[in-house]
Amino acid sequence: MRVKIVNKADRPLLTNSHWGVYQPEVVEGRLRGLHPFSEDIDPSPIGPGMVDVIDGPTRITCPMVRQGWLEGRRKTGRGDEPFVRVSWEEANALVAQELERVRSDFGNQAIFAGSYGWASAGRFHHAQSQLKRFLNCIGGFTKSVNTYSYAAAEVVVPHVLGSFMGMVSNTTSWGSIAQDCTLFVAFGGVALKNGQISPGGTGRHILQASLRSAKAAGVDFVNISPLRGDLMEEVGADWLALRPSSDTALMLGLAHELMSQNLHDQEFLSTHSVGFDTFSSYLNGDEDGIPKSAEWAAEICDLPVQDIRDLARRMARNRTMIAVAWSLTRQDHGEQPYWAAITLAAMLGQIGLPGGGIGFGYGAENKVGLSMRPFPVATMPQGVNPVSEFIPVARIADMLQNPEGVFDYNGKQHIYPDVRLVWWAGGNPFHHHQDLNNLRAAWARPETIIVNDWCWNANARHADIVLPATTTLERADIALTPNDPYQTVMDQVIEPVGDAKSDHDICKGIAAQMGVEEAFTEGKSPEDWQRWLYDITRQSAAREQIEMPDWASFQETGWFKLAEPAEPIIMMQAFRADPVVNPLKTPSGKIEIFSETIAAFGYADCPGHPVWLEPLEWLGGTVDYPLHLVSNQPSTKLHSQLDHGSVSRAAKVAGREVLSMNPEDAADRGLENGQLVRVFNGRGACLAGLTITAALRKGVVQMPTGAWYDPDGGLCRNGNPNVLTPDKGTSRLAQGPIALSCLVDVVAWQDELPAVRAYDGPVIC
Ligand SMILES: Nc1nc2c(c(=O)[nH]1)N[C@H]1C(S)=C(S)[C@@H](COP(=O)(O)OP(=O)(O)OC[C@H]3O[C@@H](n4cnc5c(=O)[nH]c(N)nc54)[C@H](O)[C@@H]3O)O[C@H]1N2
Ligand SMILES: Nc1nc2c(c(=O)[nH]1)N[C@H]1C(S)=C(S)[C@@H](COP(=O)(O)OP(=O)(O)OC[C@H]3O[C@@H](n4cnc5c(=O)[nH]c(N)nc54)[C@H](O)[C@@H]3O)O[C@H]1N2
Ligand SMILES: [Mo]
Repeated sequence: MRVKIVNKADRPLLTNSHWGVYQPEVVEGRLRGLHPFSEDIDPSPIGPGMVDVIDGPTRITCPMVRQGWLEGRRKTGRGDEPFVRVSWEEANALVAQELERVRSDFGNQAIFAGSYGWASAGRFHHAQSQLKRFLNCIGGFTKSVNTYSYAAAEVVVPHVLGSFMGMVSNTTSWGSIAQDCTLFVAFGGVALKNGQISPGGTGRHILQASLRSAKAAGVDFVNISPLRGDLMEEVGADWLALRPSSDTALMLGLAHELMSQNLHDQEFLSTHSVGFDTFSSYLNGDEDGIPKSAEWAAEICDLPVQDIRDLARRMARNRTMIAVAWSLTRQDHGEQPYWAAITLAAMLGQIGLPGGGIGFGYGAENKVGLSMRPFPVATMPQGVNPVSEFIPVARIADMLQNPEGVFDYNGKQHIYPDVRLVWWAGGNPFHHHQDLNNLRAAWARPETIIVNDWCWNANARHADIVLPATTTLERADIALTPNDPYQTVMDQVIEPVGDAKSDHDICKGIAAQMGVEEAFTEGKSPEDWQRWLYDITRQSAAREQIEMPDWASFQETGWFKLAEPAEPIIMMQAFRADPVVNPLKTPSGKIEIFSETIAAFGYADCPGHPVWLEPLEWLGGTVDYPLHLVSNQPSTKLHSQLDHGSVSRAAKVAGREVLSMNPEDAADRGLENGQLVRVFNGRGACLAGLTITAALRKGVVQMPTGAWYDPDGGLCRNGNPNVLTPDKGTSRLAQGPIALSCLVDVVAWQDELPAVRAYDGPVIC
């Protein structure tokens, strides 16, 4: 059924996205522009990338089934074969039949719907919530836990500080930094490009203004990163271009220097932490005979020893904020830099003081460091999943390749289920996973793969049944964001393109086929649900003295701004003030520099206190490939979203993703600016357009993620760096992804230029 679009005559149309709020311009039923929101002081250029692709040739306009799958060739041909159009009735019947077959023959754990990914903003139309709610109505599914963003921290930090997400949402706010911090030491920088993004939406991008105010207030910045651009030039940061994946060694060297100069805060350590003695014995090298001194660290990080000594003393002299980027967790042994950074901050004794202590991910997203405390925003209820099987999210290929195999996770052993059916909605594993050529091989294992998406990216192209989803602009929703003061409606501004349906309606259709429609919808329409979510949120906000308008006024004005508190947020302030009355949720109630719990797990790759462990691939080891690849977040898009749009494509070089390289490395290889190159290692290769710049350390190359995977054998023609990255867990503790510990080499591309096929869509017959 088509929804009639109500013209919001009295106010401009509004939409919200992970990259911010925009005012859509619609002419004769077509989207013509997305204009900056009047309240946004630094709108992101990412949004307008949507305009040309919303109804362009990459759009999926009707349900499709892979031809070979229909003909019974289930496990061969994925990603290569043509698709056949089917009606919604046929698609619903096929999906229902497959679900029925798999659950009755193998059990619900044979359905994997971990379905990780960012999907879109909007409280109700959250693709994964809709999918999981539906599958819970038919007996559940195997899920995934943790994220690709910071899995290592999600698992280790709760052992050390009692909570990780609670810390991130209560990060010491930028206001407190400007007021009281004097030295901001940023491991992994504070990249402006990342501040464009905030999950669920944002009304005002404040990162740039916050950095400027801090600078104007006299804060000094240190950028510890292989990339100079990780801190904006204006703040005049000192740049310590360490060897990638060596941050833990640097932190240990700093800790050793503090200790040997007696600059550590013994009083704070005794009242607020446990285990410093064991750690200091490790620093001294009591057992292994290796003091983790500044000299030792200088060697590993390839930094001047004096810089490390000076930094330690500066940190002790100043009101110091230690900021650690989330990227540090996406490395081999990614638990260690977080644990070591917390330990270093505890030694400085400034945790819980205004402008000092530690912060996780300033600059990862606009929401980190905002002045609002989070309030409980309602989420779509997913029901109860009777299946207990799960995987740590980045173990997907492992799971598919080792059914019934054993894996470790956070102190326990578990068994991989034997998965027969995979269903993805709102994520793109062919973007986010590592070693994509291996993922492609793993993808040949299940009998059926279902994907809901709106565009023909690699994930849709590697599916058997493709269900076309609407974009946010084709359905009404609300964006409620816990830290952001701006709350907005998300208007439906155009009719659904082709036969696309919202994920809710997709699931509803299949639920009807399987006799669980009533359980799935509870008789509520999408608007009823949105009102319900809004009202619950409004009630819980009221309990925290936060006033929200009623539904009708919200719809009428389209947005409102919550009052921001006068007092800045200071992370762990109450704990600092009284650790007995306000203990952490750790076994000791204190910061666990040594964790008996983790030590008892007996993991050599994550022992009981922070340690330096050599990463799988880095420039300090026995090197197979001479360049370290940093595949970080892209500036022109969110992951793979809108890679096909005009904004992302305008930034490509030689029609491919950009690879940045230091001039000396380029000269060594006889490479020139703008040239097409082949980036390769033992796992695969991709093409890239070369940019030569001194803004990154020699020996390091950088390629943003997000180019749509375009395989030609082991080569990605379009420049997706995940054909190169290793697929291994951070450790037996967290099993997080380690995309940023990766070595490669680069040569000129000499052969005939292969055309990019990523944006062509499959053959449809
Ligand atoms: N090498 C390397 N790899 C990385 C990283 C890295 O730093 N380096 N970073 C990792 C990180 S931190 C993350 S979070 C992941 C991100 O990985 P993902 O979150 O999987 O990436 P996205 O491209 O955002 O995928 C979202 C998908 O949802 C689709 N979509 C959008 N709206 C809707 C909707 O309403 N309905 C449906 N059905 N689909 C929708 C989009 O078209 C897109 O295909 O990548 C990880 N991968
Ligand atoms: N524009 C845009 N913004 C985004 C996203 C996006 O796709 N596009 N994705 C969002 C998501 S899902 C997430 S999780 C966050 C991630 O936020 P981050 O993890 O902070 O983002 P990255 O850009 O991957 O990494 C930050 C910087 O870490 C540096 N780095 C890499 N390796 C090392 C190392 O070994 N040591 C040190 N010291 N530095 C290193 C890199 O130079 C990189 O620029 O970003 C969010 N913001
Ligand atoms: Mo992420």
